[in-house]
Amino acid sequence: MDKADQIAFYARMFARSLLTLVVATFIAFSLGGGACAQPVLALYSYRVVHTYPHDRDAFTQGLFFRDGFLYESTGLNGHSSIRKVALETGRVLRRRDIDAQYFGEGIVDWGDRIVSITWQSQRGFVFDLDDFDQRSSFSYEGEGWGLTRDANRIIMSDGTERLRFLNPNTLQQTGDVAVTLQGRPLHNLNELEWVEGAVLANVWQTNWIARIDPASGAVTGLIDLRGLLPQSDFEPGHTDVLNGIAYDPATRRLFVTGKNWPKLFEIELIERPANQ
Ligand SMILES: [Ca+2]
Repeated sequence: MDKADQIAFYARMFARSLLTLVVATFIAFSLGGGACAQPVLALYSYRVVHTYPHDRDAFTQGLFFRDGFLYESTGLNGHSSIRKVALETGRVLRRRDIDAQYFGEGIVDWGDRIVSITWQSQRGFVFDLDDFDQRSSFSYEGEGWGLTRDANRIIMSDGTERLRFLNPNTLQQTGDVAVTLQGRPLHNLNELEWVEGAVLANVWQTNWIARIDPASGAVTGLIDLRGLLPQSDFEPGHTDVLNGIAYDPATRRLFVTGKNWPKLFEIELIERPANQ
């Protein structure tokens, strides 16, 4: 099946939907080669519940919410940092800069620690959650992109279609799963968030978030966040892509932002039937 056939195939599947072309284009853009399969996919739009300030110079690579605060990591060599941030004001309450030789990527909390990874250095770090002092470092193969966790495992993306599972104590890989959308690999999985039994993943260079069944790797939903950041907030040459998902399970609040975005949003997901 060539690319034109793929687009036509998915266009037919969503033929009664206004999302037809959008979803087909997203799928054609994001998927690698492979066999086709039947689609069973929930589609979501969003409603903005609250808008908060966000450091427009924070090239967001990792984001999570814990005990009333946001924790954020930023990337780019010489600009990478780990931050504790006040949600309401966006004020950075604590910051640790990462050595300029490293391009910071995802972070996740585990107990009283923050685990962080870097893009292409194959080097991760463990920091104290309270004072950000470095406790240890570790290594892994390949690239480091996003991190999140469930109750027992740290979950890591590396830019491919795979999610890796790490032992939270040894930080060694214990397994992995290939993420598939309609039976084909979905590449460029970036920032991650564990939300009520599923992994949400930013798909790099898109305004879409994929919801992934961590057991099978199947994408069970797509969240369309196009239009979230108003055009008037885009700074040409500076504002970058959607990236950064945090979830507060106690209040069921979902937060999203982007690289160098001046705003962070609490959003509510709205399921859109495929035939409307
Ligand atoms: Ca996250």
